Amino acid sequence: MTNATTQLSEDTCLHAAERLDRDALEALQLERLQWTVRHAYENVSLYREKFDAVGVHPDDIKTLADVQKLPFTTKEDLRLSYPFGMFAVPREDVRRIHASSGTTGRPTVVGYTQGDLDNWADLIARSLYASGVRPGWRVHNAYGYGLFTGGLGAHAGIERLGCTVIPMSGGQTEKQVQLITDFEPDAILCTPSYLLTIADAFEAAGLDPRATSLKVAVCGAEPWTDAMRHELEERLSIKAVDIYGLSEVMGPGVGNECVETQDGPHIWEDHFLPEIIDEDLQQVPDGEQGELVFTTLTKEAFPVIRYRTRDLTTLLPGTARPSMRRIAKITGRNDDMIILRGVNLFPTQIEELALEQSELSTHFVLELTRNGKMDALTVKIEPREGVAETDAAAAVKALQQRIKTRIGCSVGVELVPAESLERSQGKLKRLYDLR
Ligand code: DLL
Repeated sequence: MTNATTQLSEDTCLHAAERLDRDALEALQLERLQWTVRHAYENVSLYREKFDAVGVHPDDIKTLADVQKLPFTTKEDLRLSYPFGMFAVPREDVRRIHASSGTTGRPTVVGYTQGDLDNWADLIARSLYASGVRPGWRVHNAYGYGLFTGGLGAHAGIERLGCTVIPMSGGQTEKQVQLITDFEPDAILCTPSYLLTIADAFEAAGLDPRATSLKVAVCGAEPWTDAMRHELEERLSIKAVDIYGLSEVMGPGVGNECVETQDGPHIWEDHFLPEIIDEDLQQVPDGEQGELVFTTLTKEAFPVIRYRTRDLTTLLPGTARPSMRRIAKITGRNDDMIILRGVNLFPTQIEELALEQSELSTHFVLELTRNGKMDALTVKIEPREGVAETDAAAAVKALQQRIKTRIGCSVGVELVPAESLERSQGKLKRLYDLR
């Protein structure tokens, strides 16, 4: 199949696919789905075995709904095929490899052909344009370079859009402050938690984070709330826009929010077919919450069929790009859900409530411990700078009460000294399970 690496059109910078009507988009999706399923079946033994086991053949895919006949793919399948067992092209056609860190066990390894890299750059360019970034801008890229898809993935798309990339990578926070001050970038790309770390570092250096040249931040790679968006926009005087993606499906740029609506990432549906499934692994209608599943539609080196992301969200109708559906801001992953004495809760719910308390900072961690047979959760949180101790103590009590009434469970909330918690350098670790 030929790759559709069409350039952004000059008049509006919108890709032709962003202007297709829904019927034309679905026709394109079906054609690409049929190609992908055949490509995976013919070139990846794991897919052939899984399809044969449930008696489904590429010829059975006659409509988009037929995707439901196909078996799911999990991270475990990728681990078992470590390192290259799920690559669908000859090794000499693989131009690049990335890998996810994998907190436990082996990392998962993904590969890209030249065509895949071209599509990826196009999709990042499309994502940045949707974020409000414009050709000619200087873009400070503070996503980590290396095996992580964030840095190099974003890098190629920044260039593709016609911007100047500053390939800073993550970490070295004082240097980030210096380069943002000296190079005067228009946009920054990094995780939302790392942008907070950078804002703190500006203040620590006696500089006003609102006075930088930055206009837009394109933030993703971890769950974050609208409360956090508001915090970042206020503190840095910018627009903060949500970029979504995962290495198994491509990397950053699977979907992106539009700056004019800021209402959740549009999925770039000409390249990825999304579904939401319930706990019984059945597809649910748009608007219902569940686990997000993706089938890639154009990937050559590493096609994925019904990949279970573990991310929990809802599919919503398109707005700023009417034919492409959106996902609601991701509340969390079903593997970072805390079940506390029967109540399900996500770190993002605590984030939302903590940020309502102006005496408390955005820096907090969650510690899970076990008291005999009972699990206990403690929120350790720093006060905001300059807040009197008595006010901070009252805010802690108020937060505890709020968590009880709004989430429905009793947790401990403990004030810890300012600057005592570890700062994010990329993806933030919020939850410490000490059980
Ligand atoms: O984090 C790719 C990426 C890089 C996305 C830079 C955006 C920006 P992984 O390391 O494979 O890839 O982690 C993917 O991170 O399944 C989600 O749980 C989470 N995630 C990514 N973007 C968002 C987001 C990259 N915008 C996993 N909101 C995903 C919430 C996100 N969670």
